Amino acid sequence: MNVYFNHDGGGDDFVALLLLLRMPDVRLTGVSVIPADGYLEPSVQASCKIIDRFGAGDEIEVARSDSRGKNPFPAAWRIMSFYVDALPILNEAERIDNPIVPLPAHRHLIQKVLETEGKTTLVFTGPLTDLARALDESPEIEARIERLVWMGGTFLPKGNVEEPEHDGTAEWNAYWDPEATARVWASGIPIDLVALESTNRVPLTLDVRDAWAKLRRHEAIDFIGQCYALVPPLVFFETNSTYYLWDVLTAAYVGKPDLVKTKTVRSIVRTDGFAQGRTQEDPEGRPVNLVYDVDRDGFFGYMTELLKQA
Ligand code: AGV
Ligand code: CA
Repeated sequence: MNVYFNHDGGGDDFVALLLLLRMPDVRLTGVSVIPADGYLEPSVQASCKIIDRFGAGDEIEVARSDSRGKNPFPAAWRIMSFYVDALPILNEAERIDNPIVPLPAHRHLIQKVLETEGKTTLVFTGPLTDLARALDESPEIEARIERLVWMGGTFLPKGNVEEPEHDGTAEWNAYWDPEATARVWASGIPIDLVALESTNRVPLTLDVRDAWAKLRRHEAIDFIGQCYALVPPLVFFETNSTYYLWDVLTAAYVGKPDLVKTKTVRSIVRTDGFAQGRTQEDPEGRPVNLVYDVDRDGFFGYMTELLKQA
C-alpha cells in the first residue's frame, strides 16, 4: 500500500510515524509536517531522526508545510515537539541523513501522488489544510487518491476543544482550520474517520506506561516510553490535557483494519461561530466511514509487536 503521511508534530504523531515505518505492507512515499500541535523545525528534524534511526535504511522525503490555521493550538501542547526532538535516543548520530525537501507540503503531496505508480492512501494525523490546498491547486489528484484516513472529528456531544469562544462540540484537528475540513468534505475522496468515538477508548494510563517500561530493552519501545513520559496520563478522571493514543490508533488502523468497528455516517462540517470545526450528522451530508470502536487490548498488542521488532 502506498501511503503519504502528513502529521502535525504532536507527541503521538511521531509514534504514528514510527508505526507506519514498521509496517511491512506500507510503503511511505513521502512525509510532510504542518506546524499545528507542534512547532515546525523540531517536528521536521525529529521526523528525519526517527526515519534515520528506525526506518531500516530507507530515505523518505520530508517536506515542511507553510500552512497556518485559524485557531492555533495552545503553546503548552506545542512545546512537546522540542522535547521529543531533543531526546538523546534521537541524537546519538551527529547528523541527519534523511532528506528535507524545499517544496511546501501541499505541493510535495501533489508531486508524490502524481508520480507514484498506482493510487495513494493519505494518512493525516493533524489538520487538513495541506490537503485542502492541494485539491484547490491540482484537482486532478483526487482520482489518484485511494482514500483519506484521518484522525479528526467526532459526532459525540462533547469534542475536545475547550476554548472561551467555542461550544465544545468540535475535535481539535477539525477546529484548527474549519474551512479546510469543509473543503475536504466537499471532495469525492473516500474518508475513514478515526474520531473521538474510538480514540476515547485508548487513553494513556499508568498500566500502559508500566508495560512499556518492562520492554525498554527494545529500542523503539524505550523511545515511545520516553515520549509518553512527557504527557499527563489518565489516573482519576479525564481532563482537557489527558493524553490519548489518537494518532497511533489511526496508524494501527491502516496496518490492521480488523482492530476496529466502522459504520457509514452522513455529515457536514460547521465553519461558522461557536460550533466551528464541528462535524455534524446530517442526512443530506457526505458519507464518511466512522471508526467508532476499537479492540483496546488488540490495539496495544499489535502496537507492541510492531515495535518489538525495531
Ligand atoms: O485532537 C486530537 C489531536 C491528535 O491528532 N491532537 C493530539 C493528537 O496528535 C490535538 C489534541 C487534543 N487534546 C490534546 C491535543 C492534548 N491534551 N494534548 C496535545 N494535543
Ligand atoms: Ca496530531
